[in-house]
Amino acid sequence: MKKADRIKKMRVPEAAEGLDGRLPPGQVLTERFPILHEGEVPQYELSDWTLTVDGLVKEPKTFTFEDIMAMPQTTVVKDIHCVTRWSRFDNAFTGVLFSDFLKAIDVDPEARHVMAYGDHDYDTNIPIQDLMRDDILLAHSFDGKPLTDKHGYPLRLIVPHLYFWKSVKWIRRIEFMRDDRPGFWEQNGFHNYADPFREQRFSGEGFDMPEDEWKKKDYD
Ligand SMILES: Nc1nc2c(c(=O)[nH]1)N[C@H]1C(S)=C(S)[C@@H](COP(=O)(O)O)O[C@H]1N2
Ligand SMILES: [Mo]
Repeated sequence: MKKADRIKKMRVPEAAEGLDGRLPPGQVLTERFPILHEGEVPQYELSDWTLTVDGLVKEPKTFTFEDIMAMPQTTVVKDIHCVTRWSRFDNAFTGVLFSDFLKAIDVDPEARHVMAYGDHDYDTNIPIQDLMRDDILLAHSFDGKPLTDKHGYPLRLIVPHLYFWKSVKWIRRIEFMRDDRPGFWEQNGFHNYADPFREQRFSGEGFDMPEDEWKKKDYD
């Protein structure tokens, strides 16, 4: 069964109380940090890892991990929300604000969207306007320590205001685009924009539950 169809069949958790609107509808709080991705966990020698920026830019550029570390560093503490219904509060990620990273790039004013690519063969689309918020990071650390391999070492995107599948792990390429285009999950039954507070989980209709994927989680 397709992942989107499986998640549609999950039982909807009871509404949580006393969380002051902090927990989006249909989500359950977790204190551990689940691991979710498609395929194998890639492993890198830092010297082999690069991040390429291309598409609607004046000139494509490739950054090393050292280049990223030489940029201004910021820590954000944010809640994250996975479409499989877990949310985790107060996650401290450190890295380079996307808006600071953009200072190194001459983006064509016609560009409106990016496709963010991660290993292995994962991509997701995000409007540039969303990436300019003050909580969007290219993160290398969680809780003051380098990301573990499974959580995206050496660098991942953090887009806390959208479902967590937009937060590409093992990020390798950022393509600037004029027109929007669906990424991996967006082509596979999931919502194009993915706002958890508007419960934008799926691209289609229908929302009947049972089964619960959020109980079978993996952690490191
Ligand atoms: N490269 C890559 N990034 C990815 C994924 C993936 O399969 N590949 N899965 C996404 C999904 S669906 C989620 S919920 C989060 C999970 O991040 P975590 O394992 O650190 O909790 O990573 C996102 N980033
Ligand atoms: Mo996910």
